Amino acid sequence: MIAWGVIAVLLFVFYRWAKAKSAKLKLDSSIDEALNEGIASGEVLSYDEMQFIGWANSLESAMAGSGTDESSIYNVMRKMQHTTDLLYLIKKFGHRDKKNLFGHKKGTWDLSQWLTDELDSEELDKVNKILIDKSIRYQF
Ligand SMILES: [Ca+2]
Repeated sequence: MIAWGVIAVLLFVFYRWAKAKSAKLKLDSSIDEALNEGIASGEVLSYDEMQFIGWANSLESAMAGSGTDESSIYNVMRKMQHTTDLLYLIKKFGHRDKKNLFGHKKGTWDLSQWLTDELDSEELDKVNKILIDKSIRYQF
C-alpha cells in the first residue's frame, strides 16, 4: 500500500512537472533538470505547491523596497528539507522585477540574484549554512 502511495505521488509530481514544462514557462533549464533528477531519485516535495508559492512571495516581500528582513529569509530556508524542496522554491520564485529605492527596475532576477543583491557575504554564509546543515546540495 505504501509503495503504491509513493508511486502515485511520484506520478503526480511528474505530471505537474511535465505540464509546467509544456506550458513553456520562462525557467532556468538547469534548475528544471536538477529538480527532475531530485524527484527521480525519490526526493518527494515536503509541501504542496501553494506553500512554496507563499514562501517565494514572502522572500520577495522580505527583500523588496528599503532594507532586508533577514530573519524571514532564514525562516523560509529552514523549512527546506532537501535539495528538491529548495530547487522547487527557486522555480516558484522564478524571475521577478527588482527595483531600486527610486522604483526603477534594476533587472528581472532569479532568487539567487535577489539574495546576492540584498545580503552581505556574512548573511549569505548564514543562508548557506542553514542549507548545508540539511545536506542540501545547492548553495547561493
Ligand atoms: Ca531591500
